[in-house]
Amino acid sequence: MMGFFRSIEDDHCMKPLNLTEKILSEHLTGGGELPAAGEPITIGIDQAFTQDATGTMAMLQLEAMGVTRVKPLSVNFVDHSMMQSGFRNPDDHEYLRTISKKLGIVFSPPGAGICHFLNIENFVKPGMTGLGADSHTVNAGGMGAIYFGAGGYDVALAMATGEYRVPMPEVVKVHLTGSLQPGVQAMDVILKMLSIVGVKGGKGKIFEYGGPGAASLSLSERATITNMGAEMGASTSIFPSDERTREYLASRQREADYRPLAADEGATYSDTIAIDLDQLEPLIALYPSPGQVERVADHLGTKIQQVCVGSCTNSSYENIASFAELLKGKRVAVDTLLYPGSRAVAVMMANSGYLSDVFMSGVRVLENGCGACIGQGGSPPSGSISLRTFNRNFPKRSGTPDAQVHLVSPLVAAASALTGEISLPTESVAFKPAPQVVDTQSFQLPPPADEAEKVAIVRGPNIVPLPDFDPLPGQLEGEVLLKLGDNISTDDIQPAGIYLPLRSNVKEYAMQATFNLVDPTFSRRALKHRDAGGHGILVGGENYGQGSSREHAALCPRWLGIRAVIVKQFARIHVANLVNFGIVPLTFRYPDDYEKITQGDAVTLNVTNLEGEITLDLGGEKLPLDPAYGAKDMAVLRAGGALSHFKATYQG
Ligand code: MIC
Ligand code: SF4
Repeated sequence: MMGFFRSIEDDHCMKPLNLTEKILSEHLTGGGELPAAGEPITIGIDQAFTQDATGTMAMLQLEAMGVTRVKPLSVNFVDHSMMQSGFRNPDDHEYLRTISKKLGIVFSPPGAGICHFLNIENFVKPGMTGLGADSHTVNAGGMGAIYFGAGGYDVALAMATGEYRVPMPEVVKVHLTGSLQPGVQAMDVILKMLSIVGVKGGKGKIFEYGGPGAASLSLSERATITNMGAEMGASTSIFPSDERTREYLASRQREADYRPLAADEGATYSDTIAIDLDQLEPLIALYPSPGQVERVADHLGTKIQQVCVGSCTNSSYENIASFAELLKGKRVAVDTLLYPGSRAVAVMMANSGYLSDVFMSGVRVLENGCGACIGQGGSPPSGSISLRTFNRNFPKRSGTPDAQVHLVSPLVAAASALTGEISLPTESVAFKPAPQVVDTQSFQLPPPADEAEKVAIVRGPNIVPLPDFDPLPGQLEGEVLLKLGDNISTDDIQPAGIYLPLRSNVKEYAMQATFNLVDPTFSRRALKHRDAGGHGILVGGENYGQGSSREHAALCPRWLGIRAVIVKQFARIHVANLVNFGIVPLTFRYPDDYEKITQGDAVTLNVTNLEGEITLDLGGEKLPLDPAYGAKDMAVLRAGGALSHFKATYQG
């Protein structure tokens, strides 16, 4: 793609722009041209946010940077670690509440709802840019905004500086025609996309939805679609801002936030995917990957033991009302759990009468939060099948090692909950509309700077400052501590679920959880190797680090002495997190060299010259590697990580 001048409305005559180019050029720091895809760009960030499971570490880093007031609109949401069985979760929340007050950050307390959902309802405006410490931050693309997921350090940096550096994505058009037919929902659109693109095919891309079919989708339907762009490994996804956006904002008393935005006629894209919504049918992503998409019709009759409805993907009023409408007056046949996306959605359920309907159908209505999606309760029985409207079905994420999770739309979930087997809805569902409920009073706004100075930050005993990490030695010598396969997710590297209370304590989290579901001996082996002076090396296949943005999947391995990860291909957010914690990310130049390595091999890597040729010395045989880091990352790697580099270089 050729560069072009930074330009908005008045420059349109020069070159028709797609929507991504319009918003990114508007936000490019220092102006100039947008570069070719893959080249780094620095953009101004209008909003930055965290959630509690990533937020405490991001805040600890912000404190270590010496930041006293954040620059962009910033929010700390609490939605993940909600079990509060013991002091750790509530202490995390108290730390987040008080540090938010101190640094000028809006605080969203437990019970208000899921971060992405609340974000769309209350904060995101068309044309904004944002960065969130959660991979599903891309949900905001449904509002015609460009939002990226990132690790906690990058979000802390964006809060400190108001900027973010990211590779310029390739822009792919998704041309939608037709409209969703009865029984088919937005979830089926994104599952269709996953069946076309796969779980790694979105890397380095922004999916820009458009065409006449886009206009037929409501804002929450659009958000369901952009949300699960994370499962394709995409940088982000975006819809135009149009009449449907205006309607939604007006219903939430935010019409003043509306701004129409669309690609110019004749805008160019690197590729186009066409989907005819008229032709879509209900789809299912089968365990163990969101990318294993098949027709629901081919799995009818499979017995299930649990149904869960909710998550940031499918917990809008429309989602839950369609589920409730199908259930009304009938009784569920299996354990069925429901998590509304926000307090406003829960109140709309109550106002419309659907709350009573789902209770009377035997559904367990749980808290407005992530819940079972991140293994915070709601685990299915051993050996069972759980049908969920969530976005991830990675092995063991549900908390039950041998349970299988399949992903479906709310309507398929409802039909299946009634029969106890995978089923299709047999009737067409029209749910009752309910007036939007505005719940901004749930948010705690920060005091002005002079008052904030007096706020005392409350730190429970589990909130432990980040360890200091050494600079990178010239020669890495050590053992391949683990050889892994393809599609290793951050849930494999650093499980969440019952370990979420350890998020603020790196040592405990590393010792108890790192790779423990893959190899329970890993932490102890790695620690021993580290303490004997070894540099731990990990080897993996394709799409290494897929899934969440959790930086702990780099931070904890680093604490355990891992200094380099060598794989066939990395997922975007994880590779940035590795660099931030001083772990050298490398890829095999010849993917077949992967086969030559065995776990336990002694290896040497000369990393004195990160710009130059790096080879893996495997008992005398030299395997050529390629850097997965960019030019600007080298100084960070040499410093031992981003925080040390920031402290040494940032002028404030
Ligand atoms: C997830 O869905 O995996 C999470 C939990 O929301 C993560 C963030 C985290 O691990 O804290 C994500 O998607 O980034
Ligand atoms: Fe929460 Fe699940 Fe969404 Fe992650 S994917 S933010 S755990 S609801």
